[in-house]
Amino acid sequence: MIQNDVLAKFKEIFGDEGDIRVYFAPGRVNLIGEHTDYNGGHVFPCALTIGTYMAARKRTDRKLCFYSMNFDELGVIESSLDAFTPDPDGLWTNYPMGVMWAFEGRGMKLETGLDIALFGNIPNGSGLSSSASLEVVTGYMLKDLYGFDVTNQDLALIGQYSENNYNGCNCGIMDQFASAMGKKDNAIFLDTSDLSFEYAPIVLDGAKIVVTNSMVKHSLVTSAYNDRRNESAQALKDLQTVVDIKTLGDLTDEQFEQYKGAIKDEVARKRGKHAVYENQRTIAAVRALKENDIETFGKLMNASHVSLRDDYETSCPEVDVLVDEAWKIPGVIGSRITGGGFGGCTVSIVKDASVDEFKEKLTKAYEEKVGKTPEFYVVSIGDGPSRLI
Ligand code: GAF
Repeated sequence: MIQNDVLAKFKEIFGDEGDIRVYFAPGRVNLIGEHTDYNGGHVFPCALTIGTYMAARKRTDRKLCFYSMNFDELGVIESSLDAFTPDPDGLWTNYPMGVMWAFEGRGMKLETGLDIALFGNIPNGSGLSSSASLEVVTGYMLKDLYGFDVTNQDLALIGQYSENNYNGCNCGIMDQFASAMGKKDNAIFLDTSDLSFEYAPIVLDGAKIVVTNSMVKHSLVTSAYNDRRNESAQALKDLQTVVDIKTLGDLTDEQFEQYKGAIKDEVARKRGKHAVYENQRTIAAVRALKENDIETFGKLMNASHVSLRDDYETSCPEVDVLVDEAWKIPGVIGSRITGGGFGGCTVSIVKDASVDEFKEKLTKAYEEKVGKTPEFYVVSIGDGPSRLI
């Protein structure tokens, strides 16, 4: 079991005395509702059974000592509770440090430092929210070890706050919310305008959720992401001159068509269109799922990809190959890019009988056209954070 390996590593690095606890928080895959979470729209992610495992023990001084089994070569990284300044080279410790800094900013002072060892089994850069899982597991560990009175929803907000303000990525709430609030075999239908949500059981009769890793991650992802955020904010600002709305999520497709002329810049108009239509698609997709109409759900996933590719421009040629090839296979109900984009993974719903064919055909086509071998994960939907040891 992974938690035992992490505990063993902790003891090897930091010694075995005292109260050592081990925690887990999941990554996520988003089924539909992409780039809507900072536009007041809906999202539909689910927590995975892969994520980040963290062993931790309080120290008696103010030192913070970190060890990641994913970066053995870096050894123990030392910092302190008096040194909350983000590492300029984006060291991974910026994520747990950012969460500690955010706790302190909310008046939850850490009186003593920590020894921490961790291991993450989410492929790096795959867009399955390894950073959100690291933020949430850190928050959950702090809550448990120091006895802070915070809910899992607070942990999501703290994670997002730290990512925005300590790590410089202006992300929305989806990833941290999916990790902190995950529920086995359920996706989360979240309205990001007020954080109201409901769990939706994912019972796919005779089909699987398959995540395909393109194994590419394009550079400048954070700045491209922040650009998209600014462009949709511009679309909203222009629309607010002609219609009384708080977010793009307040508009229907028809209203967007009626008012879109107010958006002066063509790029901002495309971004606005995606945000409005994607939100409506997400609402329609969840409705279809509730009616057991998985075919409609799949078609909406496909439309989501087209919109992300053409209007939001967060796909990339490699991922488009995976989606195009997937669409050609008869047992594929739907396939789209998932997550922030510019590389990363696709999510597909594939009939059981076609999963092998799906893997074979996509591997062959991707190797031929892109020169890389994709990886596949048949997904199980897991719970939110927990203490394991
Ligand atoms: C990234 C962000 F972190 C999320 O908040 C969300 O905007 C997503 O991209 C796109 O839907 O994962």
